[in-house]
Amino acid sequence: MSELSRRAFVASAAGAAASAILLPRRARAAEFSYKYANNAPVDHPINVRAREAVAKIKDESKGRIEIEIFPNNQLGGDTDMLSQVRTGGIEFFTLSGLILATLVPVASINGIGFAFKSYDQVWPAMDGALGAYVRGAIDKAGLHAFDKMWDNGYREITSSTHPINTPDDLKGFKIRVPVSPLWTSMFEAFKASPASVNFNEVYSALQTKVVEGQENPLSIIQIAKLYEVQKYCSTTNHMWDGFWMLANQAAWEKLPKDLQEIVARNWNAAALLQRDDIRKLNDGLQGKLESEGMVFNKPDAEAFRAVLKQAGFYTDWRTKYGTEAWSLLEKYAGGLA
Ligand code: X2X
Repeated sequence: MSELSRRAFVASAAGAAASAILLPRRARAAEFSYKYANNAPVDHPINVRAREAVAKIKDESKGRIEIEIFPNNQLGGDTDMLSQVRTGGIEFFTLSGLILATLVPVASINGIGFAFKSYDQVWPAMDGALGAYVRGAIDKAGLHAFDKMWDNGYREITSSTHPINTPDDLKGFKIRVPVSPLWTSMFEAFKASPASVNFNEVYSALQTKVVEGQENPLSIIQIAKLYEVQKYCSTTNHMWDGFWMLANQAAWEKLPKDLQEIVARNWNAAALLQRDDIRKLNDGLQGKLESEGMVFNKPDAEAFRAVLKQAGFYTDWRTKYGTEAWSLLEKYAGGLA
């Protein structure tokens, strides 16, 4: 080696070594770079706990797997994201079971109107045999569902025109519902006029008065600032809704067992923490929303349940889900149909 080329070689080797040291870790590609997308605002407990989980997953896997979060419908509405997780455009996605039912019909079963009386029935059901049954169906449809659901909450009806006190107040009521046959069927049973709209378009649909109202848990009404475009909140608690953490099946199976274990454990642990966050958040929310100008009323749920029963809502859905799934629901929620 000539003196010149030796010096050039030493210099470039040193340069390479220096840049290897100085390059931030991120710049070196992880073995697996996955995307997780959702419809929730960045401050929602889902995103707070997901950010923590992603950091732990990166750390425990020593950087072998990195997950980038796309919150707040950055990658499109729920319907779009559902296609993306199926094709592998995104690897992880949290979706309401009711919307997932456009692909896996039984996944809406937890949202049957007035089924679960309280969280004391919800979590044993979804962490137990009912949840296992639904996960089995999700798996057959080609998606992987993690064991622990994340909480969305009990849903309440908001409106810009009038409070909902009795089932009659729903007659002709123009209400946005998420894209899901169960939601449409339930509000049709009340003779309302439901419109299927993805969450990313809800605020503007309310603001422009394309619809009069919508229904969501208090945490979403607060965090997505729906109180700015809604006046009344009727605490109907008409259904419980939660999110499945889903993975694209091929992307999931590509992960070696040790990485699968790290990812599953952290997603499931984050879900449990997130449930607790929602529980604590709910406690103070009515007061907060009242101070934003919302007017609350508490309707008698029994009157609404009676209308659904009379309309044949429960027997119709029992037929659609089949007796096995329905009896698992009733095992936790008590007799319905
Ligand atoms: O779309 C909604 O209303 C929301 C945010 O509650 C769901 O994800 C089902």
